[in-house]
Amino acid sequence: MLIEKKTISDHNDPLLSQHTRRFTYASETVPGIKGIIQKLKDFQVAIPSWALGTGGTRFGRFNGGGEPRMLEEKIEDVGLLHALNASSGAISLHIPWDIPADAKKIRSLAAEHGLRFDAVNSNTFQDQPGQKYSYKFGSLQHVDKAIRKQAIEHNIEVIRHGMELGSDSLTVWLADGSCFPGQLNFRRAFENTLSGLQEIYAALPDNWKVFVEYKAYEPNFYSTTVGDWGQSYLYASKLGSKAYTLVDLGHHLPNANIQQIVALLLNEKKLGGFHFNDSKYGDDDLTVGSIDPYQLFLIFNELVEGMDARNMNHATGLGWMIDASHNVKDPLEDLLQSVEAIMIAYAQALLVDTKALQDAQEKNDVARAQEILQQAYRTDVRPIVAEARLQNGAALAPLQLFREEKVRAQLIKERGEKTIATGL
Ligand code: AFD
Ligand code: MN
Ligand code: MN
Repeated sequence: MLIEKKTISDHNDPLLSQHTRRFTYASETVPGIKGIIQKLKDFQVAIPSWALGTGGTRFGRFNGGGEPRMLEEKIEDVGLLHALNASSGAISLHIPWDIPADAKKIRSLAAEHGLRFDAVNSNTFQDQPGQKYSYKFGSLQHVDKAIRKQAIEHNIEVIRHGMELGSDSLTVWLADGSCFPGQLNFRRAFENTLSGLQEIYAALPDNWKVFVEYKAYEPNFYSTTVGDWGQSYLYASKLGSKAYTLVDLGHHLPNANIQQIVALLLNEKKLGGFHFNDSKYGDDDLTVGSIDPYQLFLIFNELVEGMDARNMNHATGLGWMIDASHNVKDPLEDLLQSVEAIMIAYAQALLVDTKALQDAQEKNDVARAQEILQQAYRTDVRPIVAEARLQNGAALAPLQLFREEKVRAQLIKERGEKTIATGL
């Protein structure tokens, strides 16, 4: 283990005494703090295997050293994150990048680190070596039935890999679409995609879910066949009760009101889960909460209100996953920051006085409604998030400890400089 369990739980002063002072203040001022801490302790975010290395952009990749070279090392890296923050208890794999040589071994390695397998992700946006047909003009939408069939079979193979690992959900993100007017018949593309998704849906085990992920643009720049929440909702509704929409925060047109989308999908019982990241312009895949933390809080406010209205378990009712890509930060540091940002936004949302907010809304007292929301958002919940980590046996300050223990230098020593994580 790169950092001994003892080191993680050996909280030295002055950090601990500072935390104790801050948490004592929070305990005296935050109502229902015990319940909030329990919810934070239960809340787990799945780490995407592809975010453990430098993803780069289409203009190049500047990978750092010590990045995971195979699936075992990816699991070890997520295990380290989870040991540090006790909130990264799952890994989401991407097939074929992460096909295990021995599923049983991989499953027990993950269990050693306290990790489960979250959704498995299919890949029909790239041509793999030796692949018979190309996805250049799409996959499930394709005009050629043989290519559609190949994409369907790939997704069914992904489900099989997921079953061997104990996963219970498939995320389908289709890069399908068109780059120019006239290239695609939108109706036929929709119908082809729907029938392909229906065949994949039919192959789902009873206890599985399929998440239909939408994205406004990229890699297609004129139309995307699953391009917005409405289209994803349409597919998911036509497929059946095991199909849901998946909201990736970076997949909206600028200024979209994501919190409203989330509220409506949750209300329709068709919100499957999230890919958390942040963005300034497009699908920038930046660190969660690094650009617009208030939007993240407002999204969590809708989630908490909507899940409570339906008595859903916050931790297990939806799929919670990060989907980010790094180019200038250490991937593990970025992921520690992302998980912290999610826990902070969730804790702030748990502080919202929903009764008072509803009362202000019913009285059209707009200023008071804003005060109630911002009162929660402006509360420094970091001591509460840190206390939940302590009670889970994790680090008081994960990022600081990661640096103090020179983890990246250890990984470089072990794995070499300029390693490239598979599949990115
Ligand atoms: C890319 C896509 C999408 C997908 C992810 C993993 O934009 O977010 O979920 O790759 O396949 O980020
Ligand atoms: Mn995504
Ligand atoms: Mn994306």
